[in-house]
Amino acid sequence: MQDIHNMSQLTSADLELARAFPEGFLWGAATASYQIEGGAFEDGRGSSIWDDFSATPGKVFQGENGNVAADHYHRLAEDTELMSSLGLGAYRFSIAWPRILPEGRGAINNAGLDFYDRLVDGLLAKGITPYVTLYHWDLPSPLQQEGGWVKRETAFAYADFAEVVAKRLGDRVTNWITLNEPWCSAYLGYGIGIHAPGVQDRQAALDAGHHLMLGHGLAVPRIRAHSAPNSQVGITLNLAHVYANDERPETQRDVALADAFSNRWFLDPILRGHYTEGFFEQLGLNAPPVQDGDLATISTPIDFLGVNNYTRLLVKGNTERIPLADQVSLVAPIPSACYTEMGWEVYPNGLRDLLLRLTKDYAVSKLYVTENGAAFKDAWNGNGHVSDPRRVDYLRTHIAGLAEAIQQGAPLRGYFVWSLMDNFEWAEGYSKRFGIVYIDYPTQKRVVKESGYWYAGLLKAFNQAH
Ligand code: NCW
Repeated sequence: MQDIHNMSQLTSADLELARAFPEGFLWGAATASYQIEGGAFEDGRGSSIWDDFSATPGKVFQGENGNVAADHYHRLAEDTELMSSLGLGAYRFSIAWPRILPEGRGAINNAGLDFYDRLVDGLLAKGITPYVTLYHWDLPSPLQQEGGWVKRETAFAYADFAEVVAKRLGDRVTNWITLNEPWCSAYLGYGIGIHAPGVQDRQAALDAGHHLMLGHGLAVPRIRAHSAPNSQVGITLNLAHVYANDERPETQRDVALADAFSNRWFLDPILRGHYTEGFFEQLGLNAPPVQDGDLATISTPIDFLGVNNYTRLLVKGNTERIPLADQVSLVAPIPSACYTEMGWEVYPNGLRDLLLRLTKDYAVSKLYVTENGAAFKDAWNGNGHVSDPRRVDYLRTHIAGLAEAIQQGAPLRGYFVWSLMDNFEWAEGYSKRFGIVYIDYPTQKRVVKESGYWYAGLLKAFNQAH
């Protein structure tokens, strides 16, 4: 990597921004197993719903899959060195359940555990704190054959899996995230079927969401029991602040509906111990199969909330009819706004407002932004340079929003860029690049983008100021 200091192009405002963060603030980057690892059929790894989904014609852009991805499975040393050269204080990655338990439950594949063992040791040797996500969407296929998250048993299988991992890594890993974006697993996977396993049944989504939360609640004490006493266990939700386009009463009503669906579906049970009043009716669905004690399990106190945020929602009330909670009208496109390649509006104040809302309404004691970033069309000119000024601007403005949120009282402890490197963007295949490091897939060469240099410069300035 070229000299960070020369490449980072920090402005004096950036230096001031770095100084605005409190001592101990954690700066990191995030990835997920299926999106980067490759090595899909190696060392006893079983199959996951994403192997199956991507092998189904028409499901993923150009029929692409994660068989090779960024080949991280074979490039651990190079990639941890890269993280170190960027000056990351933390790295968030996920564990591929089918590498550990190829059948989803039962026999343990030690070679799978060995891989994450090496990763954790490599990070710690470089002074990088591991943040381990136990589920980032790669459910073992045998469990899906039994119904997947729609079935209650999957929650118990997940908690067993979490315990197996904690037993192996818990002597060194002290920061755990049970699930990544269960809203996506439930709604995109079982509701509208644009993600694995590709089921299109909104009631199944509601039921799957309940069992995901149950699995989370069951896993929390079992992770704590097998990791160091100071361990921190949390969950990561995808959240978006909801704004009203106008002041009409139907807009206010639809803002509440959109918030219930996009945010409170998971926030309320986990942090308040109950589903949002009227939520199932607002979806036109039956209640999920809640058993006695489930909500107490689901609301087991956590140590932090992880927030993934990319955009905001701008709602325009529907005058003709009361929409179902997942069919509220959003305003798009806004002529003056910028959109990323995902079609998501760039709205930095949305992250600030979201963090402040969580602080106010949910009294969370500790927050992390576990993902934030942007996909843009990046091009590599072959000589070590990738210019991505829009991503630099995205990061700069969102990080400035974090500083404001902290000043206004949000208990924010860290920030993870999505993503450390370009990767397999689920149904979008390799067409969307989120990395601060460019991957040239034919050669697997890693090229730090301008945004990577900028981020490294910010971290260096932060460290110098503290
Ligand atoms: S797709 C998605 N992502 C991206 C993915 O790469 C990562 O693994 C996820 O954690 C970037 O961050 C998350 N999130 C989905 C957000 C909601 C999409 C809403 C679609 C409505 C139809």
